[in-house]
Amino acid sequence: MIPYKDEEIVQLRNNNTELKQIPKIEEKQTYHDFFLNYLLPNYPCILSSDFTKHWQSRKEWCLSDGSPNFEFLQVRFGNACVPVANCKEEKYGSHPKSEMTIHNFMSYWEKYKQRGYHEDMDCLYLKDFHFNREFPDYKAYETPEYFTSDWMNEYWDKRNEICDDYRFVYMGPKGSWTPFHADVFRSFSWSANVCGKKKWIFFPPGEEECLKDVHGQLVFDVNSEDLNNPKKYPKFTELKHRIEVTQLPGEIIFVPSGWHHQVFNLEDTISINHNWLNGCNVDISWNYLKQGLTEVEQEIQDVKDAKMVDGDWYQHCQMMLKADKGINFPEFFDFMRTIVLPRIEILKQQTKSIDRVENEHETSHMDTRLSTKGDITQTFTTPHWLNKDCIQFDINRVKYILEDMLKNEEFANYNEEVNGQHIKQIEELIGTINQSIECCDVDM
Ligand SMILES: O=C(O)CCC(=O)C(=O)O
Ligand SMILES: [Fe+2]
Repeated sequence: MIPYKDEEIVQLRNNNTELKQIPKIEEKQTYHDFFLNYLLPNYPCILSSDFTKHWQSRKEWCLSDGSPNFEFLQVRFGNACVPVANCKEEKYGSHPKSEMTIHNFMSYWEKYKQRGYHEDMDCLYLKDFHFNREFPDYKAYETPEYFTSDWMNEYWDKRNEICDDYRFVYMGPKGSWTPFHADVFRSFSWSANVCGKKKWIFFPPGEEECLKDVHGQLVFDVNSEDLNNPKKYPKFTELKHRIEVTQLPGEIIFVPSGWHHQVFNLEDTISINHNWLNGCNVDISWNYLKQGLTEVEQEIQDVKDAKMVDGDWYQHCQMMLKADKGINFPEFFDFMRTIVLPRIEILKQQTKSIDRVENEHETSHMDTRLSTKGDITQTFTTPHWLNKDCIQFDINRVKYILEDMLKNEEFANYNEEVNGQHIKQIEELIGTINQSIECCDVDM
């Protein structure tokens, strides 16, 4: 039986501060084992280069000596315009970004390399390049099976009004780096080195408190001398856990939810990276959003006190939350609904077909439309992990979040302020879930 109750899952996560070294996985394991060993306990690991050896990008984007194939990248993808960070500068707690064509970036990179990464040149890092969106016909890689239960990209792919996703390519010269952070929405990430090596520095959840300054701002660089100044970083001496690992060419790292990290390219490096979340970490994201709302409210309390908002305080807070974290409560509810409805449909279909064809294994590989009723834009061949157990797990996890939403006073206040249907819709959705549980005779 897969654990799905919040308490059970939180319990599983508890021993991750005992981690001294990031395990490397050489052998393929089943989805179920990976789920129980890493996704649910929120435990980092590295998959061996065997997992990527068949990728087109590993064959075409690198030369035989393991360095990037500048010419191929320039000719094939040169016209794309990409965000580029300047790693030698800091602005508002991050590296300032500008835009460049891949063509110009490759010319720069080749020159920087030829000049031995000379300090009088900029160190530029091409990041957050939505490669798949830009080049949908070029199959650079295949998402490893363990990372395919991806609610975030499933949701954003379905929202026709917004063109966004969380699938990226990173390309950076030796010495480029990503400052200290935790990922968007406190999602998981996986990152595969197409070529090159990265050094990762990890801190288990909670340890980041020791890396905040007196104003609560995270340190920019965890190797900064400033940390030794107790007037600036009073909790630094309490830091207990710091885990470093080198990720080699072809290897894939799994970055758990809410683990802060900093990353250095030890060589010229190209990587592919997704952010995602699913039933294993959705509670972490939801809690993060609730915490975000509390912070927004504290920040603008003076506006409320000065009675500068009139009858739209809760809307204002939700608007600020969206600006700050990229999503707010009503949208998170829409996210949950978009994920759960097609799963309820699949469960019904699977139950029907089990009734029809007992003892035949057709259900695990059947072609299913993973979409809400009437929407047939997304057709998937159901991956084999999306079996009855996984569907039940997903539905249960959404139910947990919805029940917590119902208990949330802020959401109720917002709903009242906009004369909204949210609370009613949450109740209805929980009703639909309960019905499907009953009618499909689900073990919950
Ligand atoms: O590779 C990098 O520079 C950063 C990647 C990262 O932060 C992530 O995958 O979460
Ligand atoms: Fe990250």
